[in-house]
Amino acid sequence: MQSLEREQLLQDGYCKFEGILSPGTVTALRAASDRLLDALPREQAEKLRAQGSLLPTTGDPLFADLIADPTALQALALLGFRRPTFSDGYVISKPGHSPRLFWHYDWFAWEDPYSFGPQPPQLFAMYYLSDTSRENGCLRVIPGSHVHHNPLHDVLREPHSAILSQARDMSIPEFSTRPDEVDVPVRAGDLLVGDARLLHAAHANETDERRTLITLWYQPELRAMPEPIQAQMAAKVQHTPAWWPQEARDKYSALLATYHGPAEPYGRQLYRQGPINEASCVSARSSPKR
Ligand SMILES: O=C(O)CCC(=O)C(=O)O
Repeated sequence: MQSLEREQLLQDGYCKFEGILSPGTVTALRAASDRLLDALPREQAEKLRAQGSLLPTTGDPLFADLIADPTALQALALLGFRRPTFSDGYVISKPGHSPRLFWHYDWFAWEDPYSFGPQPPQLFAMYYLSDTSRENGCLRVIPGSHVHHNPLHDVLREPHSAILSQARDMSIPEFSTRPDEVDVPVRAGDLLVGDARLLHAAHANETDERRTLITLWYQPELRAMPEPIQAQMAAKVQHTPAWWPQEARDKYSALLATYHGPAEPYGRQLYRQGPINEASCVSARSSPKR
C-alpha cells in the first residue's frame, strides 16, 4: 500500500510533512543561515532580487545534521525511497520587500526518455525557517506539471538566467499569475518534498523580514537512472570543506551521489515536450479545474 504522501507526490509533484524539525533546530539553523547571509556583499544580493541569495549549505557543518536528519530520511522512506543520495543544498533567502520568484523547473536532463516517466528523478527537500504565507513569499506550484505538459512550458526561458534573477521585467510570463497555480504555505519546521520537474515560483515578500529557506537536493533512486544522469548528479555534488569536523564530514559523505562509470554527464538540457507528457497534455487540458 502506498502512503498518502507518496500518492500526492506522484500525482501533484509535491507533498508536505508537518513538524519534522523541532523549534530548537529551526532556531539553530536560522542562526547559522543568518551568519552566512549577513556576510554577503550588498551587490551580490541585488543581483538575485527575485530568488534571493543562493548560498551553498557547505558553508556550515550544522547543515550536515539537516541533510542526514533521521526523521527527514524516514519521511523519504515513507515515500518509498529508502536509499536516497544527496548532491547539493542552498540557503535561499528572500529579503524583505523583494519581488516574486519566477516560474521555473529544476531538472535538466530533458533529452533522456527517463525524464518523462512517473518516478521523480530528483527531489527537493525544502525547510522554511519561518512560517510562510502570501505576504512573505510562500511557494506557488502548478500541481501535475512535473509529468504533464503545461502551456507555461512553451514560454519559459532558461531558469535562473540573469534577466529572471534580477527581476528586470515583471511583465514576462515567468512572473505571471497562472490559472492553475496553488499556494503552498508552511510552518517553520515542516518538510516540503517535491519533484525537480515541478513548475514552481514564489510570491513577493511584502514584509520587512527576511524569509529564509533551505533547499536540499536528493536523488531518490540514483542507480535506477540512466548512467549519463547518474554522472550528471555526481558532477553537481558539493564536496565537504576540509575545515568541517570529521564527524560532520563522515555523516555527509555517506549520503553523496557517486558515479564511477564511463558515461559522460549530460549538460544543462532545457525542457522539451516528451512522448509521455505530450499524451498527458491532452488529458490535462480536458480535466476539470482544481
Ligand atoms: O524561494 C522559494 O520559495 C523557492 C526557491 C526556489 O525554488 C529556487 O530558488 O529555485
